[in-house]
Amino acid sequence: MRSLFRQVLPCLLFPLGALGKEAKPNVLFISVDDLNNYISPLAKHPGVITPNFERLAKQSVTFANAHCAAPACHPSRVAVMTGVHPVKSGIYRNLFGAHGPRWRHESPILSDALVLSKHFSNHGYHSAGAGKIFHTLQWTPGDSQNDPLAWDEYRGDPLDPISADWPRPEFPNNQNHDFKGRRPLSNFLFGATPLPQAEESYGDHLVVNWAIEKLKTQHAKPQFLAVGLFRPHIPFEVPQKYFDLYPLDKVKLPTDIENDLADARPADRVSWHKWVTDNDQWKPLMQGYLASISYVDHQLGRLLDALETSPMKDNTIIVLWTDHGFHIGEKSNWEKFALWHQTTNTPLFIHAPGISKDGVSTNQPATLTDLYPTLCELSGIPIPEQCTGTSLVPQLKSPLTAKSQPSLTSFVFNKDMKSETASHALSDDRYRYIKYADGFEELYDLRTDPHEFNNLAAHADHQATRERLASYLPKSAAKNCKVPRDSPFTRKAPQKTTYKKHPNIVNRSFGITLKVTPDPKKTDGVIISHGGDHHGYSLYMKDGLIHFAVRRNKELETLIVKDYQPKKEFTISVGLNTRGRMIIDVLSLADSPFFTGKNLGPISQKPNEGQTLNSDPESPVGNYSSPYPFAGKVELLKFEVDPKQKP
Ligand SMILES: [Ca+2]
Ligand SMILES: [Ca+2]
Repeated sequence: MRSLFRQVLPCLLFPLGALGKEAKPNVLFISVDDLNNYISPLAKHPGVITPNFERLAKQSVTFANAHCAAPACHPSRVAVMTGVHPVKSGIYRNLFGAHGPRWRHESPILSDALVLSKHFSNHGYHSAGAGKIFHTLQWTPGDSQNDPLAWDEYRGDPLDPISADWPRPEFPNNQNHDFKGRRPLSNFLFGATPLPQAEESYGDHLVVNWAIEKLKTQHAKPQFLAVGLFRPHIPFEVPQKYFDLYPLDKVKLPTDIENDLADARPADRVSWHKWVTDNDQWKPLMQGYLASISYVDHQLGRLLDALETSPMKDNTIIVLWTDHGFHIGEKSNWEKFALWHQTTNTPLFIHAPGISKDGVSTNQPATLTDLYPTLCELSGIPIPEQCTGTSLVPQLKSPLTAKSQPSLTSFVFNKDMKSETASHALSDDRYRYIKYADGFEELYDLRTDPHEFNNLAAHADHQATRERLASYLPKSAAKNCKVPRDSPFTRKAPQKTTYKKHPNIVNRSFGITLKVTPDPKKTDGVIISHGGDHHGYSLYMKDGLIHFAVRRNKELETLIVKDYQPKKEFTISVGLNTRGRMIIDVLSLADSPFFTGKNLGPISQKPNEGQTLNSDPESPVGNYSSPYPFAGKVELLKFEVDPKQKP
């Protein structure tokens, strides 16, 4: 009965205001990555320059108390695009190494789930997407959870939608040079550096260009247009002019108190905070994040400009959401992966022509799983049975209308991976309540304590509030999903050669012979690597050219085979000879070029990471971002060391 009711009710409600009189409304669906509540309409941080978010706030209802369903890219995005909450699907965490909609195999209940864009296509819409909608990263080419079949059209390669388009600055030497301890992540990805390349070449700019073209055009069908922007996600690399908006001496750190964590459960990123504070990087990283926010504000402005002169101007729903909040050191945490308000509170704006009370902000709690049923109701199409959220149309019409349920965000922390138990957080219009897997509780009164400093969970005066919110905890929650190795959407893992049997290369010359068949469409990637950013070697292709890199005591030397861009099978030998001179010999070329590099001396310490084919999974040996996978085929024919040399 409930199922039928949910299918039919939206149709009975239709027509809704102005939407009923005309054709179905278009949907401009804007997703921003890792953007938090620092933006000026939400004003969690002083002096943030985001005029276009203010402009959007004037044209829409601001859901100031909206929360992601899970505080990480992959689970949050799957929850938005399927409408299914992690407590039902079991997708709580980022799972890497996919090439296609592997979430259908990660979570059996999602095997036939209707993706939002597909559902709109099935009801007369043309669905088109660009950039990061499902999870992918700038530095993991081809690692994508997008479902190409869920779209009528996608910009570029739907299974590699962003990585090709983001330039990076040149970096000197090793990222740990001049720093105490090891910087989190590899290759300066956790960093803030102005990007000197022309702004017009960046992924977000190109994605917005694509959307502007769509907005200029008159379409026969209503449009579901999804625009996925990647900044302010790390690395904080945007043009200098956005850094100039926030001079370092004026950058303010988050409001903080001593021993804030004494009454709270620390998140998983305390070691990152130690690196930041040990190396005096808090202000530069804050500057980079704020610069990246103003950069994405500029891209939003370009979209809003285009919509204002578009034939779609008066008949387009706008929804802007971000996949979770973000920490710049609040509670000694960085990025996400926690359950505080700072981590889960996401900017959410919705404009529905003729319906939304534009310019008004509501503090009624919303969960991003509410978006799917909201957009269905606004567009007069049925809400699929899979949806777990509730429509926000009552709050759009009258923003003070009470939401019957608190928001719900769920996550499985690293420290709870053994028990595989989820922790949960709930918000009503005033309080934040967290119940961790180990039973620990936190309760904050955000009206009097917006920074979540004072945990009231054990306070005698607040037991009624604690119990009321706890009554909304899920009675049962799905088990945490793991990577389904047998899914056809699991990327080919790097072939590991056995380290134990691998000859010792320390202080010895060695030679490696390989047969390599590149994928002609995507030639770049690591062919063989051994070690990381301290010691090791790597043979890889970049910009279609063969590179051989050797690292000794962090110093990198790279030899490049110029003027040869192999697209077909080739056989190659590389090595360090007895004096430690680098050698590349392309055996399959008729004139068999033989390249030698500087006399480096042998590798003097055992590399930390083992030898792998097809990928460099951890810290990179060469000048690329790990894992830098190679799409072609690699066969290891021979590995030789000089047996006379003592390691
Ligand atoms: Ca994200
Ligand atoms: Ca505290």
